[in-house]
Amino acid sequence: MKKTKENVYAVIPLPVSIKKMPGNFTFKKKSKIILSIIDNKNTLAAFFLVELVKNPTGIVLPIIQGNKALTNSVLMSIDESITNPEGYTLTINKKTIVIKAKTAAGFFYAIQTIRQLLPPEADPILSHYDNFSLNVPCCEIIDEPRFRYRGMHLDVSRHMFPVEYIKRYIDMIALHKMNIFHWHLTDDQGWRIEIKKYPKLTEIGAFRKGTVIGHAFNRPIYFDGKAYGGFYSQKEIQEIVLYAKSRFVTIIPEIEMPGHSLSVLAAYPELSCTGGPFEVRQTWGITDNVFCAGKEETFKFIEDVLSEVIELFPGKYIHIGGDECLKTQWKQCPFCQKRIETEKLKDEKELQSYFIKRIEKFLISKNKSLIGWDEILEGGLAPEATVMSWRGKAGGIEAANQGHDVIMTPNTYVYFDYYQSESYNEPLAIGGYLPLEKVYSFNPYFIELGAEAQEHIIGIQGNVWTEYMPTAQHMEYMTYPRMFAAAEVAWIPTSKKDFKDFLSRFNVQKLRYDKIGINYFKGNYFWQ
Ligand code: TNX
Repeated sequence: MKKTKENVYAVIPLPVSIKKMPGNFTFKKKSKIILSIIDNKNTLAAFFLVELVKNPTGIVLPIIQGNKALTNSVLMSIDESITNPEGYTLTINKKTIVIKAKTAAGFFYAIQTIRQLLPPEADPILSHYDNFSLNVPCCEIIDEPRFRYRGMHLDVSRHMFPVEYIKRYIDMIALHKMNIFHWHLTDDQGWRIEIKKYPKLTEIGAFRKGTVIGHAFNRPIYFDGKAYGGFYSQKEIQEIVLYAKSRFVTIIPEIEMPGHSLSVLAAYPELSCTGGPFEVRQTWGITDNVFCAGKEETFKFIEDVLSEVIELFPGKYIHIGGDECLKTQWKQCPFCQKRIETEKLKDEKELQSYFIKRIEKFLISKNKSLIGWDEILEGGLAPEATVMSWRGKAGGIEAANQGHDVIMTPNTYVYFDYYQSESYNEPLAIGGYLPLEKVYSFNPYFIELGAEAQEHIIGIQGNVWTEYMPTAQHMEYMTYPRMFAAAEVAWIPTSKKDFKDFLSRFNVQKLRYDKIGINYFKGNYFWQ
């Protein structure tokens, strides 16, 4: 007798509740998608399902308007009684699939769940008209995210990656129901975004003459002497923004200031305290050369740049960095000292606070909100700033207690540039040690906060700083599967977390990553 294969339910992040049932729903030639309300966003979500089915089967699902679940079809119905805007219910039986959600985002996440329930070998990324019989195991799922901000960061200054890889990164973010891509576009080692008004930013600021060999702490220090660089044109950025929209991912661009801006100063040295000359930095770490906070030209330049950035990225947030700004030159600079005097500031820390507050005012005037790393607490927070807590949790706790929104991205849990195993065979990394289990154990709940302040922790984010990741393959090796552990931390309640269960689900999903061609870390975990 032929044995029926048992249904597999290996969804990451784990849904809030899942009732497993026998049998499968099978997509047929006459299957349809029925949308209760046809609008742009709902259709965008439905398109993803069309893609999901089309590539492996050749079946193109038509989208029609309606409210009734027809046999062989998928009904996507707006349900105002669902409280979480990203929540959904998904009922799969042998005849129909019914998705209910408050918004299109809920539809989209239900469809990502369907994607993960489908056999990995039929993943749409590479299967083209393979004539699969596409079965989805029956179940009833009720699901919603714990946090509204579920982010992944990527540094493209230290090393950059082709447009196609950026899209693939966004795809993986979406597959695991994260919704933010924090794009670190500028730093000392390279400016990566075309700004029409300041062409030297990309002519000069986007290229360095060489790159440090080995760890930046090594002495003596050697450089490879090979020119490195590049940038994303505004056209490419528009294409990526559009792609992210189709994956329900919002991009937060980061333009660094007042520190981490040597690539700007190499192109426009007049924006520094000393006048330069400067070169785009060839090694990692920080430098004394930062934007002059005394000169008006600095603010004019930044406002011009941000105006172009704002036009490109439709999301609410703009990240302005604010981290690791050494104050050495500000202490000696007559312009900065004059600014301290006229603005009646106490010291250089307050000068940094003046700088960020002034930029915040500008962003608010453009209807945008500012995010900065936790150093923006120094000298007093800008009134409406959101803080990204990276030096552990302390800055985040302080900011939440002051009534500011906080994104937790502590280097003690979610820095994917840190080592992930103790093996001597690991490729060179910046340092640290953050194995998958440690990432998974992160609980962004803090006893130091009262209930109200706790509400200001709007989410978490994994960071991928790429000093020691020269290629996209290497970047993927450091990022996956730690990204998926972060996704589960961001989505499910702590009481539901179970690392062994997570690994068993990863064991299934890793076949999908193999299919997609993700170069994930296959180290010493017991999934092998
Ligand atoms: C600190 S995190 C930095 C980055 C580095 C990273 C390396 C932060 C706000 N600043 O510039 O790339 O450490 O782990």
